[in-house]
Order: sequence, then C-alpha cells, then structure tokens
Amino acid sequence: MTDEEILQLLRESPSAFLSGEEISHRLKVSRTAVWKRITHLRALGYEIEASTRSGYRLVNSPDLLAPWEVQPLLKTKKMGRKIHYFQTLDSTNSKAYQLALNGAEEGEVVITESQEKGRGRLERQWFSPPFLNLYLSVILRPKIPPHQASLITLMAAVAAADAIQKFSGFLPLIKWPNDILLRDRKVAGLLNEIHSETDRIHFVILGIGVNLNMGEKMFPKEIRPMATSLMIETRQTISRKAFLQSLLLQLEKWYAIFLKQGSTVILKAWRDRAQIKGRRVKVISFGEIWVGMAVDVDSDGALILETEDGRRKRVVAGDIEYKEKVKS
Ligand code: BTX
Repeated sequence: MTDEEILQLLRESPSAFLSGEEISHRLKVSRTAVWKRITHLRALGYEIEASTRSGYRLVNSPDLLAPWEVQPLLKTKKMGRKIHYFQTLDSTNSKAYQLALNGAEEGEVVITESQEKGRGRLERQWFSPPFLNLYLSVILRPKIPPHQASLITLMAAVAAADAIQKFSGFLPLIKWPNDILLRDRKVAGLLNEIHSETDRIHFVILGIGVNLNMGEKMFPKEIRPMATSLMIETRQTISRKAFLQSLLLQLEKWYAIFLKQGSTVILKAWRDRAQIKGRRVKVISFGEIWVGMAVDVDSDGALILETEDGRRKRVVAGDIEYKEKVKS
C-alpha cells in the first residue's frame, strides 16, 4: 500500500468518513497497516480526521511536491511524467546523475523537499531549507554534439524565467551564465551537468533551484542582500506544486523548440531576457578579472567581452558583476 493509494481512496469521498475496515478491505492490507500509513501521512502534513466509529476523513493536504500531488494537474507529455521524490537528498543533481547512469529516461525528474549539500557552480553551495522552495533535476538525452550542451543551459534559463514571469507578473532578467534575477536579486539558479564522450552526449542533468516561499530573514546573512524569493516579490504565498507544474510545462515547450528549431531561436529568446549587450561588466573567470563591455553571447553560450583596452575575449565560464543598472 502506498501513500498515493490511500490518499486516492480518501479523496474519492471528500466529505464522508471512510472506515478503517473498508480501506483495509479495498487495499488488501490489515487495519494496523492502514493506521500506520495514516500516522505517516499526518507526519507529512496531511490533516486527517479520525473517529473510532466512522473512520478517516481527509480535511486538508499540504503543499508537497510529491508525484501524487503534482501529476494530477500536470499538462506535460514527458517532463515529470516520472518523478523520483524524496524528503531530503544531498543534491538532486547527484541523484539524477546516478539514475541516468542506470538508464533513467529523458524527462524523468528528481525532486526533494530539502538538500543537505545543494550544489551551485564551482563547488559553491545552494541554500536549500525544507518545504519552502523548489529543488529539482531533469534528465535529458538530446541527440546533439557535446559542444552544443551549453545551449541546453540557455534554454533552461529561458524556461525558468518564463515560469517566474507567468507566476509573479514581473519580468525577470537572466544574468550570464544562468542566474535568474528579480529586482537585481537572485531568485533562481541553474546547474547543468553533462555526461558525454567526444562526439556524443549520453545525458544532461538540468538542475534548477527556485526560491519560492522563503522570507528575507530566512536567508543566511551573507546571501541576504543578493537573494530574493517569489513570496518576497509578490507578497503572496506561492503554491509550490502549481509553480512546478508551470515550470515543467515551460521546459517541455522550450526543449521542443530547441530540438526542432535549433540554436538561433534559443539564443534570441535568451538575449531578449538577458539584455546583456552593451552593458559594462566585471568578469571573474578562473581567478582572472576583466572589466569591459559585454558584446554578446555566442552559439556555445560563451560571453564575448570587449575589454577596456579594446581587445575581445571569449569567456566560457565564470561570474559577472554589472557595473551599472540596466537602461529601461
Ligand atoms: P551559483 O554558483 O551561480 O550560485 C551559488 C551562490 O549563490 C552561492 O555561493 C551564494 O552566494 C548564493 N546562493 C546560495 N544559495 C542561494 C539561494 N537559495 N538563493 C539565492 N542565492 C543563493 C547557482 O550556482 C546554481 C544553483 C543550482 C541549485 C540547484 S537546486 C537543484 C539542483 N541540485 C543541486 O545540487 N543544485 C541544483
């Protein structure tokens, strides 16, 4: 008997009680097993009324990212049709990588309620407290040459930005290479990892973290000034499962566009949302620092920088700081 099966039974009769006997009969388990499951569901946050005479009644469900909560209203064909769901993990990317090595298919998703070692780029950490935000990794198996893999990152940033915009009503900015900002503060980050050989990609793990219901004081002091959440920006609690459904739909849409129409459309969509051209930036890459004007991002996702002495540099990895606000 799974959580899903027992919840399905309770949801069939939302206002009426369902006796322990009937549940045990329909699910072919003992009444003690039913009671144990109910206790487990309550610990997850489900409000279940119990009466010795009448049985059980589901009063309220928590905003969990469990597959049985997410999938009923999911509008995708492939993305998230199989969800590997955990209360806690070291990192969804690490788990997804393992699953992909063991043959998990394109579109399978790993979701957790919290991460103990949530990873950012360059060995940095991603702050991942429980039940507030979204931490997910999507397994993709695109048939493209490895040098195009960074386009998948750009594609995912566009999809995440669109989901954030649809949900908040505010226009997010993508910051090279893959942060999503609202009011110049990081609301989401992407960490993509690729497993490939010289001419073939085996899989890409698309890791996405979105701050949804974190209040300002919940961020550790050192990241507070540069981080935000959708709740802080909209002043409303965000339904995490509704956001996840929307994000998976956007990912499916943009991934299909990438596969059918190629890099040009993705680059245009990314440039529209990044507004990086012509901005003065400081670039930090492998311990070196340059200041200059961002010229563009090329078809491999590298930043083209014109340094102050007029030289062009192609930066494949690193971080940028804007030296001035975006002109509107
Ligand atoms: P990044 O290296 O660009 O950003 C990491 C930096 O961002 C940290 O050093 C810190 O300054 C700041 N930061 C840390 N946590 C947060 C947060 N919650 N909100 C805003 N700023 C923060 C960005 O890396 C990529 C992050 C990807 C996270 C996802 S979650 C699901 C998946 N699994 C996993 O382990 N990582 C990805």
